[in-house]
Amino acid sequence: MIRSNGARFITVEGVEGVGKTTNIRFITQCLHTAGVSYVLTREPGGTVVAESIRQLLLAKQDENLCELTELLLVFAARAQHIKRVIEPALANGKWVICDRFTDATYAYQGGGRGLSMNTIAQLENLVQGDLRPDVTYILDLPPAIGLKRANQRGELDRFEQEKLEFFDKVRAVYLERAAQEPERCIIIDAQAALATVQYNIGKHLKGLL
Ligand code: T5A
Repeated sequence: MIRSNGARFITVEGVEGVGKTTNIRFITQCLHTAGVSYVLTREPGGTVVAESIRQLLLAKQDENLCELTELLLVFAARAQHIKRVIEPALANGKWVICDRFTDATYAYQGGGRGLSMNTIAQLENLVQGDLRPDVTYILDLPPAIGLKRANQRGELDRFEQEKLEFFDKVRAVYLERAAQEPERCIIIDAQAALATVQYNIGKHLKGLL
């Protein structure tokens, strides 16, 4: 969607350790250089309340989080994030760069946990109305490589402790979604050297400026 005030909603997705944080830093540097006013945010999180929900989602707990509870918490955080951060920023003409959004819900809760894609779509419509990202960069690599990178960073969160099979399903859903929406979803080979990854993101981003 091209907004009349020029604002764009860009999301970055991929399995654990794929390089989202690293490449989001690069995206914001490009925007800064181009003089674009932006808001950098993340999911789950992005507001005080939504960050509290993030802690609930990522922390390892004695009581297992039910799959449906996990899904509803993700969307509860998103509802707060959209109303408090994303919509106001877009309305003010700012670009929004978001580390993960609803594609992650399809990939993790739909693919990984096996919850119904239809249920996720219903919640998406309820919580987001017609808000959808304009562009989504899907950083893609074999999950084993991403997990190795994530492992090197220290203690693993609740999701990072899942088995490789879980992340294979997550990746498969990301790729399916990219195939369904090729205009919005740009697959970036994240196995390449960082300079190549950034060259490819930068080339696409320039087309948006
Ligand atoms: N979640 C989220 C859901 O289940 N449902 C949802 O709807 C949403 C929104 C959030 C968790 O929540 C789940 C998914 C997640 O499990 P998160 O913090 O967003 O967690 O996600 P993580 O994947 O855990 O983020 P990470 O910080 O682990 O990974 P990044 O940001 O992808 O990776 P990054 O940039 O820190 O890079 C990792 C390492 O690799 C190196 C970097 O220098 C760094 O050391 N690196 C490279 N090395 C070689 N070559 C390259 N090309 C490299 N790129 C980066």
